[in-house]
Order: sequence, then C-alpha cells, then structure tokens
Amino acid sequence: MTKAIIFDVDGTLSETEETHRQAFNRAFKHQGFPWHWDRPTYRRLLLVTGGKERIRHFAEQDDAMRLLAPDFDEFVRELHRKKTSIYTSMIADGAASLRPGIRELILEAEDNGYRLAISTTTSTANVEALLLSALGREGIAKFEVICGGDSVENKKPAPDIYLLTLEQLGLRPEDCIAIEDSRNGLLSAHRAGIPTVVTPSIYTDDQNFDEAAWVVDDLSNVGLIELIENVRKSMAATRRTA
Ligand code: XBP
Ligand code: MG
Repeated sequence: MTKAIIFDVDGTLSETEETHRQAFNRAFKHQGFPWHWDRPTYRRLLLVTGGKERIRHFAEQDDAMRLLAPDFDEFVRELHRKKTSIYTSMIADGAASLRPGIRELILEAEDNGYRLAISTTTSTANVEALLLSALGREGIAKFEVICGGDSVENKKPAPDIYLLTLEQLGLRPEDCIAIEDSRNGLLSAHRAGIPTVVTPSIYTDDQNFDEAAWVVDDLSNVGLIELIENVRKSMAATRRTA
C-alpha cells in the first residue's frame, strides 16, 4: 500500500533547469570564463547529472585544454559554488514556480497522511531555496526526508539517492511512488525498485520512459488518489504479463 510520495526536484517540482542554465552562464561570466551554454547545448549536457560533473564533462568535450590547469578540480568547485549562490538568489527572487498540479499533489498528500520526501541530484541549498520560495516558511517541513546533491557517491541514474531516501523513510520500495521528469531520474528510482510516474519537462520531452508505471504530461488535473490508482493498475498489469 502506498505510504510515501518521493519527488524529484529539477524539472518535476518546477521547470528549474532553465534557471540553472542561466545561473551557470552568469557564473561563467562572473569568473571571466568564455563559456556560454545555449538551450540545445544544455539539453545535451543535462544527460550528465550533477552541476560539477556537468562542468567537467563540458571541459572534456568542448575545451580540453582547461583540464590541463593544475587546479582544475578546485576551479570546478569554486565555479559551482558561485553558480549555486547565483541560482539560490534567482530562486529567492521568484525565478521559478511549481509546475501545474504539484502544489495540489503535495497538499493532498499531506491532508491524507501520505509521507513526503525528496530525492534529487541538485544541491540541498537549491532545494531549500525552491521550497521556501514556492511553499513559504513551512515548505521545507512538509518533506520528512530530503536527500540531495553530494549525499551519495553515485548520482542518478544510479539508484543510490533513492536507496538512501528509502533507508531514511524506513520504507520498502513498493510502499512508495516516485515522481520524476527525466530518464536518468526514472532509471534511478526504477533500479531502487520504486514504481515511478514521469511527467516530462521542457528539457526531457524527447526521452524514453519505457520503465515508467505511468507517463503524464500535465499533472494539473490529476488528483493524488487517481495517480496512486494508475500506478496500482500499471503494477498489476506488469505482474500479469511477467
Ligand atoms: C537535476 C540535476 C542537477 C541540476 C543542477 O537534478 O541533474 O545537477 O541540473 O543542480 P534532479 P546542481 O535530480 O532534481 O532532476 O548544479 O546543484 O547539481
Ligand atoms: Mg529532474
């Protein structure tokens, strides 16, 4: 029986990847760095989860000479710290709002005694900034468990972040439903054994979601009970064909 809903953040709670992209570009400019990630480039780079990993991947693919700098690792950490500072300020200034239907799902889960958690690759500071901005002072407290960023060695699509969330919730995967926007996130939750609903976002609408229990473009007219029932039916159908 479903006892908890585990939300991804970027692309799921909110279309924040566009804000991340702008924050990266402002950080590059602030550090006097000649990089600029346009939307098509960022769509490609989003296949690599984690901002620091994404910076390194871009250098390897598009600016390999940078890797030769003796302090490249420290450079990446400093650049990412600046980007996170810019990003959290943009979010605090209202740069992003919750996707349609997300607020209603969170409040309905809370009202009906379902436990809430977050499993994300983004930095915890970014999560708190978004929850504060979108849900007010009590926003963060609605989520019993928030697992993010560098709390695990292997980021999505590895299952680590969802396994950590299950451990902190003290629940079995079949007692939860994950809500994701990307293939990396779907694979992470699926590998942890968690039935997953995917709501594609502006940067993931071309990805494959075959492992999803349910794919829904717009959550604005989907109540929590309907979502849980759709997942239950999908899991029952999967068991019948197994
Ligand atoms: C999406 C990510 C993150 C963000 C950038 O996270 O892969 O890396 O793109 O945030 P989610 P950081 O699992 O919520 O979809 O720069 O803090 O990594
Ligand atoms: Mg996401």
